[in-house]
Amino acid sequence: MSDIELARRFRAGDIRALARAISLVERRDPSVRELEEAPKGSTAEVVGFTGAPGTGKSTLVDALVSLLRKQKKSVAVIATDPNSPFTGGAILGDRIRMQRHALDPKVFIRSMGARGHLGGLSLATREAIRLLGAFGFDQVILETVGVGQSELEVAAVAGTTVVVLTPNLGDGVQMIKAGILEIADIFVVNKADLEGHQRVVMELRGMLSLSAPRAHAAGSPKAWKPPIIPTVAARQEGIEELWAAVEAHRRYLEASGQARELAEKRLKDETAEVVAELAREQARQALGEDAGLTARLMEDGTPYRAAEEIVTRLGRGLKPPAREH
Ligand SMILES: Nc1nc2c(ncn2[C@@H]2O[C@H](COP(=O)(O)OP(=O)(O)O)[C@@H](O)[C@H]2O)c(=O)[nH]1
Ligand SMILES: [Mg+2]
Repeated sequence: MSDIELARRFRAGDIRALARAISLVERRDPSVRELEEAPKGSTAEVVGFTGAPGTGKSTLVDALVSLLRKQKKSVAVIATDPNSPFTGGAILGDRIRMQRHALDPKVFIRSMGARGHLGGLSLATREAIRLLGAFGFDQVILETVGVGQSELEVAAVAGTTVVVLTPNLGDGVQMIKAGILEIADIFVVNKADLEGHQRVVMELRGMLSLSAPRAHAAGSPKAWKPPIIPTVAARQEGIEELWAAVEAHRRYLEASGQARELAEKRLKDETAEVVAELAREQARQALGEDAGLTARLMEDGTPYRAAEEIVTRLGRGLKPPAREH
């Protein structure tokens, strides 16, 4: 499919063109970037789910998709797995679970991997979100599959971050890494049908009361206190309460002026990442082609002078990536 044909089909609402465009984004192919320029007012709202494997994120997301479809909202789900190079479809278990949405054209489910790009997953995810908004999806739900850095990536991309916990946490809430508390806008204690869920809620409350209140913008009525929502995702219980909390958080962001601040910060961060990516590409190219540069580099035994020279060359003008021509 040529770029022009792809763009035509994308704008005509062909879901296969959307899937193809997201595959190109995963490869960091810049050819779909103009498709990301959404008409005004068509950016998708993003909620991210993170938490340890097995806490019920996919089950929650599936239940939420059903709720949103009842409200006639179109919804895209992106499962990101920073550890996996495999892309182009949902993870098997999730695909089976989500099958009841498979024939619904207003639901789009997709997993994304990073293909070994440094910072590539969050960049690719942001691009995919813009494509989904431009395509016309109202809501985007992100689910992280991996553990580790991925929590932070979700928080960097989603307007509202939901952290999912369960009663069978081993050592209880103490197990939670400190960083998790800071990124949570909403806590879900899923599997509330299991023994010990009240204890998790109480421990969580205790921890939250000890942590400093979230900084808030000047003029905002009060700081956001992350609510704790018990759910039984497997029986679709608590899902409406969860969605009400997401909407309340969005209203809070708007009213406090943080929605704009966050959007600004995100675009700035992303711009810096894109610059770094471009520069890295150019540096590799220069180092690969320029024998003189390599000789000096080996002579110095340190990278700094060569790096400075490459930066100076960049200042004379970035060569656009070869693919664009
Ligand atoms: N008892 C109980 N089990 C649940 C609940 N929600 C999900 N599960 C089960 O927990 C397991 C992991 O769920 P999954 O959604 O795949 O978790 P993920 O790895 O966080 O996406 C599955 O066997 C689910 O059926 C719940 O509310 N109660
Ligand atoms: Mg899952």
